[in-house]
Amino acid sequence: MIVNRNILTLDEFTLQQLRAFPTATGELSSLLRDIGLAAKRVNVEVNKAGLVDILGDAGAVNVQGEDVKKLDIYANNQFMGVLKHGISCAGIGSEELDEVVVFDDEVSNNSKYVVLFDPLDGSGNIDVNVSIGTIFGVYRRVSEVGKPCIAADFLQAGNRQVAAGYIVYGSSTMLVYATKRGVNGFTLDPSIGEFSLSHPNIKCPPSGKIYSVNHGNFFQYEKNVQQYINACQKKDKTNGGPYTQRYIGSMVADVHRNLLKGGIFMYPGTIGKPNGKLRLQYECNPFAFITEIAGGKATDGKQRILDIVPTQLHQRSPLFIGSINMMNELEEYLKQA
Ligand code: P6P
Repeated sequence: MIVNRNILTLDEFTLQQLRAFPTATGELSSLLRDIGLAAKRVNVEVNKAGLVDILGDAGAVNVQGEDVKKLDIYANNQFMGVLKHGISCAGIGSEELDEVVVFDDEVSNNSKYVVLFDPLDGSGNIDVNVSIGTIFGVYRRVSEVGKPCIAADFLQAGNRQVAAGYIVYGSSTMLVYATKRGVNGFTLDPSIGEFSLSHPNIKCPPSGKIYSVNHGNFFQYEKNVQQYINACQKKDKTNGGPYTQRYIGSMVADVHRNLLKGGIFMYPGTIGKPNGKLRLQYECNPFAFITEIAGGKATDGKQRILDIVPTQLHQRSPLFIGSINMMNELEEYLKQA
C-alpha cells in the first residue's frame, strides 16, 4: 500500500519543527496542536450556526436539544478549555473576558507560555454567512515559572510574541500560524478531520492591488489618510494599478486575503474614535507578527504595531497592515504634516 506522505498534518508539521530544534521542550508544538483541536470543535458549531438559526425559532435549543450558547462564548470556552487542560499555557486573555484568566494549577503554573486571543472575531457576520475567524498570540511569560502567571505577562509588546496565528472559518477552514521560522497555512481536510499543510512558507507579495477600508468612515479619517485613499482610487496601469477595493467587515478574512494576494488593510482612527476599533493585544499584534514574518509591515500610522507597549488588556489601536511597498507609499502620505 502506498502511503500518501505528501500531506503533512498540523501535528506532523509541529513535530517536524520540534525535530529541527532538539533542545525545544515541545511545549509550543503542543500548544499549537491544542489550538488546532479547539478550532476543529468551533468549526463544527460555526458551520451549523445557520441551521440552528433556522431551527432556532423553537427557542434557544439546537438540533441536539442542547442549549444554544452564544457562539462567541462557545468559542471562548473551547480555546480556554484546551489551553487550561494542556501542558503549555499558564493563563489566557480573551476578547470575551474582562480580566485575564490565571489557570493556577501545578501543571499550568509550570508552563512557560500565555495566550491572548479573540475567540470569534466578526461573529456579527455569522447569520449572513460571511467568513469569521479566531486570532491568537503566544508569549513567553515574564513571571516566574512555577508560580501563577500575572497581569504583566499579558501586557508585553507584540515583538515579544513567540508565535501568532488565526483560523478563518470560510469556504474552507484554514489555520495559519507564524513563528520566527516562517508562516504556514493548514486547510482542514474534513475527510480525515485534520489540518493539512496547504500553504507552506507564506510570503506577503511586496505589492498588491487591493485596498481594504470602511469608506463609510471616510470623512472621519484624518486628511492624510483620505488623500491616500483617494490616491488608491486614482491608480491605473501607469502607476501600479488599477486597485480594487475589497472590505467585507471581517478582519480575519480581509487580512488573510491581502496576506496571500497582496494588499493593504486599514482601520484608521476617526474623529470619534482616535484609537480606532481594533484591539491591540489580540487583533493587531498577532496579525502584525504574522505579516512581518511574511515580509509585510504593520503600523498604527505612527509606529510599528509590535513596538507598542500595552497598558491595558483591551486597548484599541489604529491599524495599517499589508504589502510593504503599499505600506511605504501610505507612510509617505502620513508624513505630510
Ligand atoms: P466596521 C468585526 O466586528 C471587526 O472587529 C473586524 O473583524 C472588522 O475588520 C471590523 O470590526 C469591521 O468594523 O466598523 O468597518 O464595521
